[in-house]
Amino acid sequence: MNTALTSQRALRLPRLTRSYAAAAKTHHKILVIGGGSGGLNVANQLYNRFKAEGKKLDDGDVAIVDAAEWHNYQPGWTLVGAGLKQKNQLRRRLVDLIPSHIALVPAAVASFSPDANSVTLSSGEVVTYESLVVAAGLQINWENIKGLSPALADNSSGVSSIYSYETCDKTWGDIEAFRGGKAIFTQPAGVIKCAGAPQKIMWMAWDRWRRTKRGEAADVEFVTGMPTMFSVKKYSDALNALRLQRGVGALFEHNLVEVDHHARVAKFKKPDGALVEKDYTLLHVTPPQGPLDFIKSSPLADGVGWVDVDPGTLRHKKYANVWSLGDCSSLPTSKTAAAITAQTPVLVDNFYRVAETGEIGTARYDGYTSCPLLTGYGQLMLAEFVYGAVPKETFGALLGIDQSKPRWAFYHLKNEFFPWVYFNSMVNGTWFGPKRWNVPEFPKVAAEPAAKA
Ligand code: FAD
Ligand code: UQ1
Repeated sequence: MNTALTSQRALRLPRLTRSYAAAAKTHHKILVIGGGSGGLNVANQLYNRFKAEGKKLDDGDVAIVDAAEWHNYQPGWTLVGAGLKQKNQLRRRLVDLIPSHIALVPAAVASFSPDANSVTLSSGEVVTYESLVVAAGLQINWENIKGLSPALADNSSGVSSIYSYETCDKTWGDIEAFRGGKAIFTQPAGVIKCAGAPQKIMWMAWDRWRRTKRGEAADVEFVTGMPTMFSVKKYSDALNALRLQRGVGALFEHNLVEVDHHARVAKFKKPDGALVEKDYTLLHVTPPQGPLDFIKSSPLADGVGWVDVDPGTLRHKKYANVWSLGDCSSLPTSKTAAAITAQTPVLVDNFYRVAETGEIGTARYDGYTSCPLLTGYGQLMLAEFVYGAVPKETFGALLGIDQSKPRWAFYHLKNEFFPWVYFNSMVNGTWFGPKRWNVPEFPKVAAEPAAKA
């Protein structure tokens, strides 16, 4: 690693400091901001890569900064909303997921000073680094919808959301309590994580009501700020055909702006500014999302507020020792954990080659992302695509099947395999998704066991 860091000085990075006890360190060779899907995955893969190359890092050289007590398997919140899982099964204490050789700084970053190679924590403490990886996720803007927070807090409102740990089980309660009437499922205009989730929960509710003889009484409608069912034409067309076949209504380019849960009225804004009011019995809300304020206001941000990285290499466009992946990054693809499985190996390979030679490697991210679209109990359409909204299907290529057709086997990937592989392999950096073979010369290395709590 010393060789690696000597060559990093060519990029005008700070000189090495000596090791401190991991917990007390205020300087780390590699500082990862965020211990979510991307942060845990990348911190472990970076550590494992240097080790596999015979350049083992010292304990605490890699550190994760995150104030969160819990790490959530967010893709499971759809399963909780559909009554398939208990929410407390889908989270772990963050500290229990971090191996002893990686330090946890249990704090929130307040600001970045990339010219000084440092971050300032909300306590005011400054932590310096040689390289920075930003994986802090995105911000959910609940307050951008007037009346939403009180509606979610009221147990009898019929308003819920699978987009938080607190509210995802309310969705299942509302689905079960529903006896008929208007059921509206919303999707906001703009970027959200897992853009299929707003309709996954609708399809599950639709199927649940059908199976429990409430289908006739249910008037289901998808009201979305987006112009189509999905961003990729192939899947969008298949989903729209499904919608028509199932008698589910839709309003496109209608963006939820207000909820009056006393009157049970939802207000939507059209692109021309006109407001449309709709009565509802059940309302499932996907909140608007955007970049985190502390990133948006930093020198790392692009014009929108995402960390401004090269879409192929994942290296910051301006700061050569800064990298980013996952939801907080500017990568122009759909924000999912599946995407991170393809992003991390590319970031790690390029990071390692820069550390060794000062030059970026040849690994390039093609924008791979995947959305396992639940369409009912026992059926799932597995959307997989790359930059430009071009389908790139793993099982289509392997088995010659069309993934826009919902399948039983895909459903079990989502319901059983992904939660399992996530906590057994993704969080410790040994799950590479279906794209493993696309990263040249990435060494195979077993994870070290996580520290005991
Ligand atoms: P996160 O996992 O959100 O982690 C961000 C971390 O950064 C958090 O731990 C947070 O505490 C920390 N952080 C935030 N601010 C700071 C700060 N100031 N300082 C330090 N740390 C900070 N993906 C799929 O692949 N398939 C699916 O089926 C799927 N379904 C989904 C369904 C739902 C309802 C939701 C909500 C998401 C779904 N996703 C799915 C998306 C997936 O969960 C995210 O894309 C993924 O978790 C993003 O990882 P990340 O590391 O970028 O962010
Ligand atoms: C995936 O790797 C993954 O991570 C464990 C998910 O869970 C969050 C996913 O939803 C998907 C789709 C993938 C991609 C993997 C395959 C086999 C398509």
